[in-house]
Amino acid sequence: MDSNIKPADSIQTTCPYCGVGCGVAATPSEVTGDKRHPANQGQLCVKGSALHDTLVPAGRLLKPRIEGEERSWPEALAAVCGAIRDAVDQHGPGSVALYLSGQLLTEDYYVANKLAKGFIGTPHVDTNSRLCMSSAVAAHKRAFGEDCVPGCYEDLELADLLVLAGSNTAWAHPVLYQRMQASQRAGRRVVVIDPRRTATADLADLHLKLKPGTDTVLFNGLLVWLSQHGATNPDYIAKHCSGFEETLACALEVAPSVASVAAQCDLAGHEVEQFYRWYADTPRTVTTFSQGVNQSAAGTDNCNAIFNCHLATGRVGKPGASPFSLTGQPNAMGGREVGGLANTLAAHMEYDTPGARERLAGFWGTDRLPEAPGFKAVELFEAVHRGDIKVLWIMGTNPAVSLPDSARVCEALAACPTVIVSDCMANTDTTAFANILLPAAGWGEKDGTVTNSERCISRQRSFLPLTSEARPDWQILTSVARELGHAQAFQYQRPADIFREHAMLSALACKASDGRQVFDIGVLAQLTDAQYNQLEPVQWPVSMGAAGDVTGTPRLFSDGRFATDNGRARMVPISAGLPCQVVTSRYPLVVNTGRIRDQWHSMTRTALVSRLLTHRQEPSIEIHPDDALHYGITDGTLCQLTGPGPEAFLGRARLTADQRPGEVFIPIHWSGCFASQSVATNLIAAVTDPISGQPESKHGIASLSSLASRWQARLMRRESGGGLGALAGLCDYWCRQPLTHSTSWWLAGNQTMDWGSDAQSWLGGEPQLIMADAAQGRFRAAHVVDGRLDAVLLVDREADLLPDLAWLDQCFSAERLSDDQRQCLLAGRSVETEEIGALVCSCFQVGDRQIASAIRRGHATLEALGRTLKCGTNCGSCVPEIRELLAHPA
Ligand SMILES: Nc1nc2c(c(=O)[nH]1)N[C@H]1C(S)=C(S)[C@@H](COP(=O)(O)OP(=O)(O)OC[C@H]3O[C@@H](n4cnc5c(=O)[nH]c(N)nc54)[C@H](O)[C@@H]3O)O[C@H]1N2
Ligand SMILES: Nc1nc2c(c(=O)[nH]1)N[C@H]1C(S)=C(S)[C@@H](COP(=O)(O)OP(=O)(O)OC[C@H]3O[C@@H](n4cnc5c(=O)[nH]c(N)nc54)[C@H](O)[C@@H]3O)O[C@H]1N2
Ligand code: SF4
Ligand SMILES: [Mo]
Repeated sequence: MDSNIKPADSIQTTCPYCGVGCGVAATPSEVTGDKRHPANQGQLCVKGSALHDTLVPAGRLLKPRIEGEERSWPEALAAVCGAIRDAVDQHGPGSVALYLSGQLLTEDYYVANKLAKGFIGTPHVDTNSRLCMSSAVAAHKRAFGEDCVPGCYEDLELADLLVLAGSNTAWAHPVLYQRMQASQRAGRRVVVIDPRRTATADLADLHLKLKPGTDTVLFNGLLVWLSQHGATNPDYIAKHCSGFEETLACALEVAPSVASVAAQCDLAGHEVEQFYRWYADTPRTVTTFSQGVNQSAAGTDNCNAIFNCHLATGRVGKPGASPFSLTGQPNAMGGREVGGLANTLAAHMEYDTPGARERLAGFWGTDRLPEAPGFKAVELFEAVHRGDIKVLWIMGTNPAVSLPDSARVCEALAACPTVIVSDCMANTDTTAFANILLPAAGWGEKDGTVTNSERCISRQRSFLPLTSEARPDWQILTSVARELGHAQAFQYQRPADIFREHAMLSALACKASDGRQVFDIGVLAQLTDAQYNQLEPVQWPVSMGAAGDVTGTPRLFSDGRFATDNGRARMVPISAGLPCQVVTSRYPLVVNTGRIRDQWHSMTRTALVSRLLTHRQEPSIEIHPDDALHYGITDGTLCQLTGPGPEAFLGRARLTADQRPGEVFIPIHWSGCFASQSVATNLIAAVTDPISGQPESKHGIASLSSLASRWQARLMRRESGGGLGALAGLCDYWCRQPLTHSTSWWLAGNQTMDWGSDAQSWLGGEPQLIMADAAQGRFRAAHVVDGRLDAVLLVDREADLLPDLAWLDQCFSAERLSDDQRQCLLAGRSVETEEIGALVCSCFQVGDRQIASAIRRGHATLEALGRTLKCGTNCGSCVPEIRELLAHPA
């Protein structure tokens, strides 16, 4: 539907995916962009616009379970509390740990932190934000004295030079990317810093395809250049910064000249100089950064190297001039506010903030606060592995897939005496290890607040009844706290009660710092329930306007006063820290991992929408054609990446000169629920940044080989729930794809099979249609019930000899298979419809071959293609790829 029309009776809420934090007008059957929300002004990306299609019962966890058996809530709560009590009694509070998520709401997060630190008395509360934002957090604190993003989204539009470092904004923060694109005007320049050419590079005037892990060299070199060309701001440095001399001296050692930078970063000297000149000449510069910068053993240094240049030029917190950390998850920022990270207390108070522990203990009314910080995520799971943690409660995250060295994490989970998992979904790689499973309410059912990348607090509002016995996370936590005997401190009846307490605590923390602390939403402690319900998006710190209205703050530190003790920002000397996982002759390839456009993390929600699995259907290995030639593989070859760890990664080769030779890129999304062996974190060692504890997730190492297979097959079944069962053992590779009318598996294997006699077990019924051509290695069989297709198995030597997937899925929608369909199913690939090619536009299911043919027919602009094929006209997430096809027509 037209995105400008707001459906009747819709509720204004916030998208639960990325940190852009788009406003959504939602009903149970449709979602549109909220035109009034400042983050997106009506836009939604492809994931956001498919949200209503994720509101399905499929796969939901409906009731609590203990050791796999469904139980009542009272029984489950008793089991949780019993395990916590026993662990605390026998091994002390430090034997209990919570592992939380940037996808929880602020209210959930606040209660979890209060229960753990305040009342169980364990410091071991960490979150998946450790894998995501912790380097940026640490760097903000080092430079500015507090974890604050100084700028706002508008700055990305006002900037005359936009530097995107380690951020594939086009795919990971699509609506923000569209804002950047829309604000294009004469003279505005964009520099993308990424070892791969991504969809984001479509916007770039200059793409620095640097050697991975050399960002600190590039930014140290920039500082040197600025200083040597009189482009620093000496007045600002003198008044507002400390550490300039040492920082510059260090930079001079690391990156003395453009030539040295170019050599170390594997760039051309003129490219480096171009970037430096533009930076020097452009007062309105914004440097936006994300995981290519954070997920590094030098992640904190990477961020500080960026901040150093902004401080040296006085470009912090000014319109169009600021560093800007893009947060990943919808509420990574809210989690940081409440103290979800193990090294912080609450409300931006640190363990070493003078008087903070006492203040917090007084506020919460407890004497159990731990004395010192707890384990960071990777250390935490190591402690679980050692047996030091007896009860681990995981909430809103899937660590079996997302933590580095997944095999070891799974060992730890298997060995932990009590694993409690709160999730909306029944089957994930992590819920498989749960002793106690608690059904959590999902998006649409939950109510609370989130804070996006620009510090904007928005309401997530419920518009659906709870599914079965699912409960909101804050409520589950509150019930546990009460049952543990802390009813007095956990009297919450509704999220607003929690939010007011959180707001009050922020004011207390701010006051105690003599106003130095920036994070302060104290005025929101006065909100009535009705005002909380109607709360409009507002950026913290929040103050009360003259008319008694709530006023937010778009920019921080604009006057050069920072949150440090002396009010000065700290420049930090950065000596180059190169990646810890270093290629060897045995593991000669660098493994870069990251996101694809249409999937969210471990796919528990986005894979519910079949059209989101069409852009990329299978795990892939993106590789430079020269490397492919060296390894003797072609586009589409099933390959295996093997690293030092026990598990390999299987995926189909995608040949692309977007990659640098010697480096491959793999997606992080496929879990054990969707593929036999395609968990990216198996190739990532548990190496972390010594300051932030963030893993080096962008730099694994591996060797590559093609996966020997005698046969490749596609199996499709009408029923959706079931798995392959014992048949999986016959395959060397499988990958599952839920479709609209069926479920499909890619299969491959090297074993000799007797398809004729086994067909019945694959199909789950007797085959009625069979075609076998042993000489060609071809076999087809279908199970048909009352003329309707129920299952089909298609075997061939090569995957690309099999019929088109969309066509096959359509066969399942027919009440009766037509004669043509029967013939095509048996014959092979002949399909009467136009081949769409690789899917580009998910919303309208338009592929690259269709687009290429339309361009040949004269529809050679974005607008013309939109008119004839509709591609790119809904959410716009595919526009960078369409532009690429227009620029380089096939
Ligand atoms: N579609 C989609 N969007 C998402 C998510 C999702 O799962 N799916 N997840 C959300 C979350 S939680 C996050 S944290 C964000 C992440 O958003 P991004 O950080 O933008 O996404 P990534 O793909 O993880 O990595 C970004 C880029 O870093 C580059 N990179 C790798 N090594 C280096 C290096 O050494 N230097 C530099 N400069 N770059 C390097 C990679 O090539 C990659 O293109 O996305 C959010 N948005
Ligand atoms: N190699 C490599 N590893 C990475 C990364 C990378 O780039 N490379 N990126 C890292 C980053 S930045 C991130 S953020 C992580 C993400 O990794 P995870 O957090 O592990 O990924 P998700 O699949 O989002 O897991 C969220 C889980 O919470 C459930 N859930 C959803 N909503 C709710 C709710 O309201 N309540 C509860 N209780 N559960 C809910 C979902 O069903 C799902 O099981 O991965 C990290 N790991
Ligand atoms: S950009 Fe997309 S995923 Fe991110 S908040 Fe907006 S609609 Fe959701
Ligand atoms: Mo993230």
